[in-house]
Amino acid sequence: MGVTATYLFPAHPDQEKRAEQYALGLTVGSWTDIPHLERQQLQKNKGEVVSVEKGEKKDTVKIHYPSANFSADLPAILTTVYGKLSFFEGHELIDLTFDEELLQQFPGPRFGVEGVREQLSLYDRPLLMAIFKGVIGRDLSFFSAQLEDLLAGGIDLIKDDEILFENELTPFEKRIIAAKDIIRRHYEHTGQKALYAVNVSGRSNELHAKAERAQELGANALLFNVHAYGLDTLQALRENDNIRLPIMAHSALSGVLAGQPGGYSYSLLVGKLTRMTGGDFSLFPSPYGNVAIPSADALAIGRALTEESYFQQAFSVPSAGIHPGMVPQLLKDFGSESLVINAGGGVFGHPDGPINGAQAFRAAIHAGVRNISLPEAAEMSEPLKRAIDQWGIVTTS
Ligand code: 1AE
Repeated sequence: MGVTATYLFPAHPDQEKRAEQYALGLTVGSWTDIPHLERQQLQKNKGEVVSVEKGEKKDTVKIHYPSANFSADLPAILTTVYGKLSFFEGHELIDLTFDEELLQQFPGPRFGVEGVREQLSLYDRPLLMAIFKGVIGRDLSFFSAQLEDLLAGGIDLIKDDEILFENELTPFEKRIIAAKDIIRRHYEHTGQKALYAVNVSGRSNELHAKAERAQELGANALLFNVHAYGLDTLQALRENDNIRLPIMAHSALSGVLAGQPGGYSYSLLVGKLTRMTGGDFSLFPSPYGNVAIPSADALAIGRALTEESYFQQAFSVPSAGIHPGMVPQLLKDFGSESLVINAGGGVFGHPDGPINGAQAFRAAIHAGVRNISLPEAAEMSEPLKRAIDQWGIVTTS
């Protein structure tokens, strides 16, 4: 019983011996011999090297840590399996597998792909999300006008920019109230539902009260900069039954924790652990935008959010610099079912404004799920044609 960590360590001729030292040192031992270790303690608490696979530059090492060593929470588990190793150059933690008893201690998404699709009554295409842009320094009427345009263009989800915090011009509570009213009116006129994810921010000890207040005021989703606070804080929000809202976990800051010569793998941090601790959506850089991560990492995140697991599936939201010319590639890479196409500049930067920007995306999605090529679809959609003229079509393979 416990957790098995998979690492990439810089290749070493004596890796088996080093791994054994780590397994001992990270559990009952230390960097030097400790004479009073008892046989029983070694059996119950010592880490066990499961395997060492030699590679050219890196060796893959698996070490199993017994549950007896830690409480059933990520701060304890991550500190055990990676606390000290994180300081060693080039030592990556790429995966964790948990036994079922441990998995039961984690909540997973409250709604997940299925629950969010039910809320929106949308089942047959990827969802389309827009990001408010340029709201900093503007007032609530600017925010409201953006939201009205986005909805008119056919957006399903709208999120605050992750850099929009509590401020006097567009205060948290007033954004929620304004958005709720606009979304309700839009539904009455069109029958189309939409979710607005308000950024829950501020000091850690204020988060629950703020999220509960958001729910009371009628918010229908939350945005959360999970890596600024830690995964356990996401888990605590997810487990609070007074906050029954889908949570969008934003990956801001994860670039210092993952995707480095050392560090976590993106698929573990932004995929598996984000899903396990309660993210209904995980937002991360796509492989093709202005902020990009390697394709293998982005695709691995997508798999970790959806592949068979103890938990409900979470949405992949590959983001940053997304425009309509990327839609076919996004569909190819992430499938349709659990994909959210998410854009800020790609909507607001459309040459004919955000309504056309949103319509261009909807036309690209409509075409994509029917296997119609973008050039063909652009002949039937002026907004899409204009978007493609502006940004082109992106294919990676
Ligand atoms: C990785 C998330 C990207 C994000 O949240 C964001 O604000 C993107 O904006 P655009 O689409 O690049 O303008």
